[in-house]
Amino acid sequence: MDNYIEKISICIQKGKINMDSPYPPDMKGLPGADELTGEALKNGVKANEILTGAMIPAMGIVGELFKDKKLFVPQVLMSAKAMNSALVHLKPYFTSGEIKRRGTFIIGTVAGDLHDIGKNLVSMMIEGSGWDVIDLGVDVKSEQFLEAVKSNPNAVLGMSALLTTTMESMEKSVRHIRDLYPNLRILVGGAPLNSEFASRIGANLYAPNPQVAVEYLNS
Ligand code: B1M
Repeated sequence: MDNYIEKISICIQKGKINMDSPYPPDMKGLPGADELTGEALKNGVKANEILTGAMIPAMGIVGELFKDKKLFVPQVLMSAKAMNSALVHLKPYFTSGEIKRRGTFIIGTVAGDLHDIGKNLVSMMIEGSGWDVIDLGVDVKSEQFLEAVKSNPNAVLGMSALLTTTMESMEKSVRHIRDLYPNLRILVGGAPLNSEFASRIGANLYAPNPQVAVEYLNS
């Protein structure tokens, strides 16, 4: 079991997506995050263990190496692709259709920001806890959030930002939408944010992780 966790972690750190992927050259012909995650699940490894034991720590290591300039954007992108290929296998485990729908949740990564792994994870967990999710993708402008809210006035809105620079566009979007929809529930998340920032810009909650977002929605 540990073997799968370690192998999946290595694939994400090295950006090995699947068997066909020629990158990285020293892993050519070997299974990638895609196949190993599928196999691990078939062999009884729990989805949550793969997520918290392999995938999230592996991206943390990638982030540290990136910060120290030991990895560069194309390599980080390959790691992100490997992570997303593994996430596809986990989705059914977090989104069983048996749960009664509780409401609608709109989510997007704010304008200027292309990071979507955390947002996808939040979206998956929330869908899994019984919400219909409208995922607007990345680089979402205020107007796009607004359109989605107009069409779903009882929805809860969620925004993700991973860059200190895009915290500004989050602020702009939240303030704009808050002016028009004073009672709308808005939650925000992403590594550079905190609770003070969330309340200053008029969001109802800062969720440091998907679990906090799910608890808030279900409360
Ligand atoms: Co970027 N990047 N990146 N990057 N990247 C960071 C965020 C960075 C911290 C790396 C570093 O320097 N150590 C740094 C930001 C510094 C800062 O501003 N504070 C950074 C930078 C600088 C950049 C570029 C500017 C680099 C450049 O071009 N010079 C550039 C910007 C592009 C853009 O967006 N316009 C860039 C590009 C990229 C890639 C495209 C290569 C790739 C993204 C691919 C993709 O997402 N499809 C990438 C990646 C992968 C990262 C790191 C390595 C990993 C991010 C990630 O996916 N983490 C990241 C370093 C790091 O985080 N350690 C980094 C895993 C994910 C599960 O965690 O996203 O934090 P996270 O989500 C968490 C929580 O935050 C929370 O729940 C999730 C699960 O626990 N959460 C929410 C997130 N959203 C939420 C919403 C909620 C609730 C909770 O409710 C709505």
